[in-house]
Amino acid sequence: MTESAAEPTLFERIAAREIPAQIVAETDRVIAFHDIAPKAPVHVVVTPKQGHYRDVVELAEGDPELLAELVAVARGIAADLSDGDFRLIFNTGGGAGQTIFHVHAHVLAGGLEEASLA
Ligand code: DGP
Repeated sequence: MTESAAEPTLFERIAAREIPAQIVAETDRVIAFHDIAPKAPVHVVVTPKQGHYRDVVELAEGDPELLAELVAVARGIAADLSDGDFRLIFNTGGGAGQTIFHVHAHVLAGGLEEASLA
């Protein structure tokens, strides 16, 4: 985990309802909202509401049940908003395109032939 005293990230502020977003799903521990710059017809970000996990490696080591819940929420979004098939992407590290260092999955669905996070 990163330092708990660190400034909250953008996604933690969305989860706290300090910054608006188009929320599409929510559990006690996970929140999902439309990405502001969609790369596919369905492009939703799924992220824990709490916990200071920087990326999916930290989350898998620190709270695998929360990671499993995140995946389950992603599956539900793909079923609700598309045909059930989806791509699940965790950018991990700045060199891989991660810009927000609070673990999150990108759910891409619907017409994926052209979709890329590059
Ligand atoms: P990543 O590059 O993997 O850290 O993903 C960050 C994503 O967050 C990127 O696809 C764009 C999205 N994003 C950035 N700012 C906002 C925002 O204010 N609201 C929403 N909904 N998404 C945002």
